[in-house]
Amino acid sequence: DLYPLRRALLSVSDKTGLLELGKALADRGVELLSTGGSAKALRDAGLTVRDVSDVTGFPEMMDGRVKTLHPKVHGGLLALRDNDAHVAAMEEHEIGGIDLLVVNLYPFEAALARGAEYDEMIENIDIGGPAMIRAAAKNHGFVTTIVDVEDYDALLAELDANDGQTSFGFRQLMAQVAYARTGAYDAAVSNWMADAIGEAAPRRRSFAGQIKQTLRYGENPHQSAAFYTDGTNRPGVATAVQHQGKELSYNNINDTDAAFELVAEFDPAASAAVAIIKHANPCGVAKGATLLEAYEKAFDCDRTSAFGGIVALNQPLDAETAKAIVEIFTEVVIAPGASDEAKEIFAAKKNLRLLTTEGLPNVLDKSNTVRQVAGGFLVQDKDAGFIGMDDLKVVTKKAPTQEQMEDLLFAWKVGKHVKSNAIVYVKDGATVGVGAGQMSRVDSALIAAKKAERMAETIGLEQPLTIGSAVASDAFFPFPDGLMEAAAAGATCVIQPGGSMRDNEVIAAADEAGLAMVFTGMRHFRH
Ligand code: 93A
Repeated sequence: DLYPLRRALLSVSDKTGLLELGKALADRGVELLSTGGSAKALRDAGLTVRDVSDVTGFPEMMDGRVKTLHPKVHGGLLALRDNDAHVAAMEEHEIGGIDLLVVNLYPFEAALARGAEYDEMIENIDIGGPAMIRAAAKNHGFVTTIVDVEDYDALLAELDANDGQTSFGFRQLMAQVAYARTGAYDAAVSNWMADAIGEAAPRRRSFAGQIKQTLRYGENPHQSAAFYTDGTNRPGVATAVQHQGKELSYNNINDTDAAFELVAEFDPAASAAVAIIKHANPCGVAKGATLLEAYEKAFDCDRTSAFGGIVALNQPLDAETAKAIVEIFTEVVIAPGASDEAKEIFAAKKNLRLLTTEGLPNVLDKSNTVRQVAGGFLVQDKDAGFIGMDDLKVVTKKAPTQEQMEDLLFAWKVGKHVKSNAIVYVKDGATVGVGAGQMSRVDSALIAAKKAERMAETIGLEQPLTIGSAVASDAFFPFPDGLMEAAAAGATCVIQPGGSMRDNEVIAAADEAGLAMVFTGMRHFRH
């Protein structure tokens, strides 16, 4: 299964490592073919290169759109070397075999990341490159395909281990990588177009990503895992800069994402906001006049759970907040920036990871969320549902006060980011009890209240902060029982979607308990 490497075609946009590779191949007696810019770079470095235009007998034309799309190239990549008819065709048409293809594509994803104009994006769609990659990879029985600068060393090691030849196993491995690349590339093109089309784009998307990082393990140590980027370059955990601390784990990335998406609900121009996350659920979220105040209020919701948590901020991390955060063990902090002083304070905590981004995620952004199920994918728009004061319908005799309204909306926003069934108690712009992920809404209401009671004991309060709180339910109360638990915990106003068959019973129970209740007409399941 070893096959010798006599001729190579090198055509790369990213010229990193090209000269070293070209030289190493030439040293091993490999003939080099190359396209315009790549050929020039190799030649400038003193290497002997043959131009592809010389092979094809055609100049590169139409601004380079047509340079390698020719039977002399594709025949050389696709011909089966052990097939008499293929070999005869090669002889008849003077097609030389190409045993190694090294291509990296026009930088479409990089153009997307810098927000290039439509026409520039179009010019960055590589046609000849993917065509060659797919041809060479198909013919991996004989041809080696390299699409990633990272694999240059492995190629040279393979040649050295096999006396200038490559093994079938290696060629197959590289072919598999090659198709992952062309697949991800076209997915990026299609998704960019879908975004450009907007609402009218049909639901026929392709999903693929580029590997960003192999993770040490998945949710558990016996699961292998990797982190992929989708090429959109949106602000968030995939594009954040890590300033210190060890590598993020699978769970860290998942929780950091949950934290940052949640805190992005709160406009940084209006107030500071902090979210503390454990197992993808918030254990404390608060607004404040300063980040420090918001952090302290968030921390006081559930100090027990906050230990080892992930903290997200909606404003750049400052020194005061940094000092408060390092007082307990925290896994990750993510913020749209950090002051030098804050970075210095964190530097003393070697295990704490600090991530900064160029801004906050756009909560109204309609990108997709994808979840895998056995044999398929579930795809939906991100939950960009937004409820403002004007969308609320008061359904009880009592109407919430302005202050209550604000807490209700705050609770509603947090509830959107809590696993269903979600019950969230809020007081003075801070969560005071969060019930998450229960199969019964009654249990979520109860658990949140119990936690608030425990917190009151821990901090030494006379009564739990749920007394006089606003409560949000992510979906309607099907019966009055869940609502009654919230009332028993001391909630005085309620926000929920409404729409239950028994809304009348639930409203009557609320009136009887003296609660003020508003309906949103929208629910926020999250699973
Ligand atoms: O414009 S193309 O789609 N048409 C082609 O025939 C073609 N052949 C190679 N782009 C094509 N390429 C791409 O050119 C390669 O994928 C590579 O990214 C780039 C290398 O060009 P140069 O060597 O001139 O820098």
